[in-house]
Amino acid sequence: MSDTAPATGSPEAPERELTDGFHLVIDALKLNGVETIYGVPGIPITDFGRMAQGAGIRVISFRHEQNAGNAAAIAGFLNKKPGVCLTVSAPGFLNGLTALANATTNCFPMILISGSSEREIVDLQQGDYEEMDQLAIAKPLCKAAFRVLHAADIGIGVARAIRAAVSGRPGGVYLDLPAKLFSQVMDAEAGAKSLVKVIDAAPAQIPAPAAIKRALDVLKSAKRPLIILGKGAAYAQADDEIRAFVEKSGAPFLPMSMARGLLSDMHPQSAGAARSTVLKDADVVVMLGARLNWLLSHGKGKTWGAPGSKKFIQIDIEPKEMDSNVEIVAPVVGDMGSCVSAMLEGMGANWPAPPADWIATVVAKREENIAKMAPRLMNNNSPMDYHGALGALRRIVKERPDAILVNEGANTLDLARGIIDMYKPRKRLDVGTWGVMGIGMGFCVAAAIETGKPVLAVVGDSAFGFSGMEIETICRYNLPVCVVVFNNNGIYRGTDVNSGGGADPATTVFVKDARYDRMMEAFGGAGVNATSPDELSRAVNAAMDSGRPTLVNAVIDPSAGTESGRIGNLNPQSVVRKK
Ligand code: OXT
Ligand code: ADP
Ligand code: MG
Repeated sequence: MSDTAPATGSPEAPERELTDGFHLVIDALKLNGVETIYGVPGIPITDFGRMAQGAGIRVISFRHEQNAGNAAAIAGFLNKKPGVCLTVSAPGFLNGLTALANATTNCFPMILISGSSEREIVDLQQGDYEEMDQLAIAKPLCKAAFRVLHAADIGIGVARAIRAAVSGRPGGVYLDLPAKLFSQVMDAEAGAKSLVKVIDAAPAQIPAPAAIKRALDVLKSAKRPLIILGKGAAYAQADDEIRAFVEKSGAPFLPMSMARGLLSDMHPQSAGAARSTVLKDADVVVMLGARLNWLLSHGKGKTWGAPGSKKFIQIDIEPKEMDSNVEIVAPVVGDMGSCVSAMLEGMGANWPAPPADWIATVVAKREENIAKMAPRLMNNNSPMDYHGALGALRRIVKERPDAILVNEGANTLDLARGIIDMYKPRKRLDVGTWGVMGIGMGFCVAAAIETGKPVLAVVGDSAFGFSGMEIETICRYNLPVCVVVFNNNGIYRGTDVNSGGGADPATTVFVKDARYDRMMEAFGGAGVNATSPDELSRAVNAAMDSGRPTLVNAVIDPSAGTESGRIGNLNPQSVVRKK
């Protein structure tokens, strides 16, 4: 304990004003602009949540910590500031940990604050209430992990957590606050002085002029340039600079899933509908805040055409990302805004347009794919197929480009990604780098709270199940969220049968013809069963107009999906089936 702090419970001179750990954590968060905390109450943080609410922080209580954690993570992505999740010790902490790890994997800034049991007992493994060495467990799963033992260190602990989450490559940070810390008492004036307001939490990282020149030389030599926009570019909120760079380059751009809308999918340079062609045939590829991971076939293999046919320029804040999978001939390390501005400046006024035949090839392929898909989006089949249902939702999003789209599932995800066009940055939130199910309702809550915009969730029936109980949270806070559950009776399809012939259902199927809409009604929201695209349109438009929490059970043909959606190639299948 610091010199200024009396021992816990010691009698104080009556004239000295006191503070304690509870107040100091709240003051430290407020001082650093934390306006909302997502969490689940319980020992030892129940009173902390109450007091934070009393102090003017918005405290959103969830039904499960994983969903609160996902909410905090996506708040971090949307705001470029760490989202905060608050949990109880051991089991609550572990429930929040998946979200913390997922945030780190996706480069979302987030702080998981968990209460913990007493160090003395935990370290001797004497069986405390919810005993667990949480710091040690969190460490490998996040960007940084800290524990605060003394009230006088709370200010510095919170400051370190904030800076670690947002500086450089953003990610998840764990902050361990043992129960005893909250009731530690210290002199109020000394406590106030111990708080730290983080100055310039994510400092600009200016790229080296030589790196910019190298990158522009490579780009200028391109005959078939391509720009890939990733969610790091969307996160950076350098929207105008990125648009100006893409437009000045004249190159086709391919948005990764959560970068859709950074430039509108309607933009004449969009190559979203010509994905295979641009990846295979481009000769110079500029990566803007995107990684050459599994989602881009690691930058090699048949997706990328002939071996050695590409040169990669990569702009990223993380130097270690360079050469992670293939050689990067022009690495540009720095923050997106600074890098793209420097590129723009270096391009001057007369940057040459890419060869016309390349642009014509990309446009022709794009228009061919769009034309091929168009008639499928107009059907009014009942039960619905994915194209009919998504065609209806695509038209709704076109009319409501400010709405935020949350998307998870397999077929429900992969087909929605291609079919629902996005028009504005950071409007599409989905399963991200891990393809994780369960982000749905947590993302919906945070998206509504952080942006004040209407939210449309398009989720598979399996995906929905991972966070479905949070529709109570959506109703409790009366959020403008419309959840459309694509109900095809199961995971990928609802038609699988038990290969052993027993009475148990197959592993991928659910209760037939379930009515998820009735779950929403149980909590006072609106529930609608939609069996055709027309009914779906009417229900979603009504929900978006009213702003009332709504769940639409969209009845999808159980045989319409494919195993694992568009990533069936990653799903190993046994070739030796025993009888
Ligand atoms: O160029 P070509 O010709 O190739 O065409 C491409 C585009 O150019 C074109 N296109 C267009 N054409 C016309 N018009 C437009 N506008 C247009 N736009 C594009 O379309 C094609 C395809 O384009 P796309 O999509 O961009 O490209 P592609 O090739 O698909 O891209 C490759 C990828 C890898 C980048 C992309 O596929 C991708 O991002 N995939 C992400 C996949 C993913 O993450 N999936 C989720 C995980 S699946 C599985 O793991 C599931 N689980 C297990 C599980 C998980 N995940 N998590 C946890 C915690 N536990 C378990 C479970 C349980 S999914 C799942 C539930 C599934 O069941 P549900 O009921 O929820 O869902 P349903 O399946 O609906 O039943
Ligand atoms: P996607 O899945 O859309 O391809 P990834 O999550 O794989 O995107 O990649 C995001 C990349 O963006 C990461 O490598 C991360 O380091 C980078 N990044 C995040 N924020 C910034 C920023 N402000 N400036 C530059 N790069 C950033
Ligand atoms: Mg399904």
